[in-house]
Amino acid sequence: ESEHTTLGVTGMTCAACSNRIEKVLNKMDGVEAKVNLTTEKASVDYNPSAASVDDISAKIEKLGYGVQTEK
Ligand code: 9UX
Repeated sequence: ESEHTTLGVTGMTCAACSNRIEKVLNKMDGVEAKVNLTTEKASVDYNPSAASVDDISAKIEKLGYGVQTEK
């Protein structure tokens, strides 16, 4: 069963930024992500038994971007 979340991502200034984040997230087990540069959002489907929102946020932050979780 997969869960969905939308994360706000700050600090992306060119398409390579969003592509880079997308590639890293999609390498995570159980994660499928689309990152939109213009809207500054990451749309993420994930298997909660394989990855958590915290894990996903940590990956994005490690790349040097800011993350805002959905309330
Ligand atoms: Mo574009 Mo993003 O040159 O870190 S890849 S700004």
